[in-house]
This record gives sequence, structure tokens and C-alpha cells, in this order.
Amino acid sequence: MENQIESLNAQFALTDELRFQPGENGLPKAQINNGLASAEVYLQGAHITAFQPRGSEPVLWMSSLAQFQRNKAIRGGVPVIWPWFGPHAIDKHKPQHGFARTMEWQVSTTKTLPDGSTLLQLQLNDTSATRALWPHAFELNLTITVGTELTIELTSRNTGEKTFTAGGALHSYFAVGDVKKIHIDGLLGRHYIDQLDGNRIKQQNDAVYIREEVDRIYFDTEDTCTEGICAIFDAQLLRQIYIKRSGSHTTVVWNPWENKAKAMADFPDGGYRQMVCIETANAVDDVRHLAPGETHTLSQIIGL
Ligand code: TA6
Repeated sequence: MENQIESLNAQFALTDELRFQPGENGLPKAQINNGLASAEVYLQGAHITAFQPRGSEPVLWMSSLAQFQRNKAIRGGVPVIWPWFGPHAIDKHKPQHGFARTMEWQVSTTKTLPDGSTLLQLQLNDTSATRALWPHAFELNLTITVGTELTIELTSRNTGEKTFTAGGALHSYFAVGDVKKIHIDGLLGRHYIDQLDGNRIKQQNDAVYIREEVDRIYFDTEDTCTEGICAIFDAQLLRQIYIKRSGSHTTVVWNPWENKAKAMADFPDGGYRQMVCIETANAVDDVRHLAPGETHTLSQIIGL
């Protein structure tokens, strides 16, 4: 572990701005601190676990019971979901939400940008372990830019000989003061699949309020958030978190509420009050079909 950290810092550290160090449970992470913001990214899953613009409260929610076990999903932050969203369509024994979030990614680039932001790029390629789960050759790049905004770009490339179909999501957990005192704009008029009511299709006729368990996949939301603001209005923290997305026609909104929170070992019982997930996704019919050599980029820009 120490050699890995030393080698990473020798190759990729940026003086006083980006360094690698052992994180929770010794898992390697990048610690980013620049004049604009701070952030943390674990190599396991290319998992962003913190983002905090200077002078603001943390933007992402992390579970206090997150387990940071090798090859296990980390609860909170921004899990990278790929190459399928939700349970595997055929084999329920395959990991929920795919394998990208539990594999160790490689660092490919670090850079200080002219505006003072910090860029970190991580890469995941197919291995015998991934091919055993999903029989395709791929290159996955996650490009993270930490500045006054957090920009996350997940680019998948088909490096094989046959077309593949991939879904995914940037499964972002946002920190709120009290979920009962927020509302979410940007989804008005959109239809959604209510995963808690027999996958019935419903229409959003108001802002989104969270007063019970919510698990919805909004669709035909292409550019919803860039046309208007897809945003969390937080009356307790007196702030608005906006989310702009591209490469996605589906947006997932999730809050486990009390019972589901209690049922998850890595989720504190009352934690549902301080978080909401708004996920930029390629889910359901929005999966992407990539021919050999083709790429797709799913991206999310988060700001205050
Ligand atoms: O965010 C939507 C969702 O698919 C929910 O149904 C819930 O399962 C959540 O993801 C968390 O999934 P995870 O596998 O991280 O526990």
C-alpha cells in the first residue's frame, strides 16, 4: 500500500493541491485542496466522497457507517454506476448497479487548470473479472474537475469487436439540512416510473417534495436541467444545489426514508433526513449502444 501511494505521488501529485494518501480502512484516495474547493476521490470505484467549495458546507452526503471494504460499494458521495443500472436484467446474482463502483481504477492524469481548478482522470479497462460479469472489452474514463463547480464526466469506449449496450449513472448523494424542508425543481411536467408503485408511469405536476420513501426514474429529461435549473432548494441551509447534465435522458430521485434506512447496515437510521440522491443516468430505455470504437459521455456539473 505504501509503495502504491509513494508511486502515485511521484507520478501524479500536484504540489499542495493534490496528493494521494491512505483513506478509510487504508483504501488509497486523492485529497484535493485548491483555492476554489476541496474534494476526495477513492481509487476504488473512482468514487468521489467529498466536494466542498471554499466558504460553503459540504455538497455531498456521506454515510457515517460507510464501510470502505475492498470490492464493496461505498455509501454516499458519487458512486459510478456502470455498465448497468439497478439489478442485472437477467442474472440477479450479478452485482446491483454493475461493477465499476467496486473495482480499483488507475490514475491516468492530474492537472492544474488555468482557472485554478484541479483535474483528475481515472481509467478502468476490462479484465478477466469484468469479462466474467460482462463479456465485452471497454475503456472507461472518469474525468473529475474540482473548482467552484464539480464536473464529473464518465466516458465509455467500446474497444472490442462487437457492439455492446451499456447503462449507468452518476449516483450522487446530496447533503441537505432537512429533507422535509427541501424541494427539487427542474422535473415539472416530466413523466416518471414509480419504482415503489409497481413501476407505474406518473407525471410530476409540482416541484418534487420528499415526505416518504421516493424511488423514481424520470425520463425524457434530456437537457431538462440545462434548459431550466434542476436544483435542490434547501430552506434549512439556505442554499440551492444545481445539477446540469448531458448524455442522459433519465434522472433518478431516491430517498430511502426511515424503514429502508434502518434496513441498510451502512446507512445510519436517521440519515435519510440529511440526504437526497439525484442521479444523472442512462437507465431503462436510455441505455446506449456503442459500436466498436464508439464512445458515450455521461456528465454532471454540480454547483451552488
Ligand atoms: O437510486 C436508485 C436505486 O436504484 C434505489 O432503488 C436503491 O437501490 C439505491 O439505488 C441504492 O442502491 P445500492 O445498491 O447502492 O444500495
